[in-house]
Amino acid sequence: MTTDETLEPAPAPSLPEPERKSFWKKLRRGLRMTHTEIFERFDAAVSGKAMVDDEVIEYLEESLIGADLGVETTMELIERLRGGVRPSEALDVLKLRERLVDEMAVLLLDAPQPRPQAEGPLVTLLVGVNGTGKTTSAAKLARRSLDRDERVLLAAADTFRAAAIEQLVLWGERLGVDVIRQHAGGDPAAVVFDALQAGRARRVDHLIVDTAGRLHNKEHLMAELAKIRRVIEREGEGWEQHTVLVIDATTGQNAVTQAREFTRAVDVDGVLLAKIDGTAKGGVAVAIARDLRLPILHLGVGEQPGDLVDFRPRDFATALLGPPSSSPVG
Ligand SMILES: Nc1nc2c(ncn2[C@@H]2O[C@H](COP(=O)(O)OP(=O)(O)O)[C@@H](O)[C@H]2O)c(=O)[nH]1
Ligand SMILES: [Mg+2]
Repeated sequence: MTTDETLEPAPAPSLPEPERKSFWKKLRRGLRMTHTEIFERFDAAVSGKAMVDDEVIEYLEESLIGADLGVETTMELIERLRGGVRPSEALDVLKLRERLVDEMAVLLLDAPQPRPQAEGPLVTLLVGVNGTGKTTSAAKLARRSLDRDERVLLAAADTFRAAAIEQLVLWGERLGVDVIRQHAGGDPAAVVFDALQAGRARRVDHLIVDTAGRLHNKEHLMAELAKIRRVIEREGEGWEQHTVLVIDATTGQNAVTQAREFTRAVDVDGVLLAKIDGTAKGGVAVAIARDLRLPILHLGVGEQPGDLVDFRPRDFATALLGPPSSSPVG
């Protein structure tokens, strides 16, 4: 390996067109509010200015903190940016933004990356607080697997309310995916047991398990999730297990706190950040990746099953901070 190779992070594998186009469109849509939040203020602040001076940098700093990037990450970003700006350099806002994208990409690539998926069937356990978007995300992951010609099965292991089961069944009907369920109030671990049996018999590639998320009763929740995981370990020989924490981006810094609390109770492999389209504080993705050292796996960018994109650091940075003309890279 040459020195150059060790310095340059490996680019994310490129997506085939037109998948690429649709990915980019969704990502842009998902980050629109945050992007506007950052640059409306910034552009107004720098209009009429000829130089990149301290004031310009301060405006940028405020804008980034306002988008919930987190104080530490913002400071680090600004420091790196300052390092690249010569004193009294003529202001070229576009150039400044291109640099910002580069520095942000470096920071994000330095955060934990998702582990590569093993061959063979996968069971994804969706965990998280009520209302964060677990059930909707289960439908999105199902749709995504269907698009890849995988055999999919859903499991309604949020047995706490009948309405929760119905919601998943409805998605299953719309997507043409079977939903393994029991009566409301049933044992979630028993649903998972059934789902694993059915999944094996039907040679399913991806079993997606929707769970309940009563964080106000942490002991109970932990016990329930632990029981589900024991069942998967015992009955799911040959299945790769993946636990995904679903976080609601619209709760801003609270989302970070929530993720921290949750990961103290439950081991998670990564985060699905839902509802990033509904907030101007989408910078929280960066805070989660960097401060909590948790890989961000996917972003939820709307309420429909197709509204899910993978988190790709370089693309995220470009969509968030790049000049309007910038296009996807990898
Ligand atoms: N705008 C937007 N809404 C979402 C997204 N994901 C989920 N929702 C909405 O958030 C609400 C709660 O979602 P649900 O899946 O029921 O959450 P759960 O309680 O964790 O299962 C629903 O109204 C969903 O339509 C997203 O990515 N974007
Ligand atoms: Mg639900």
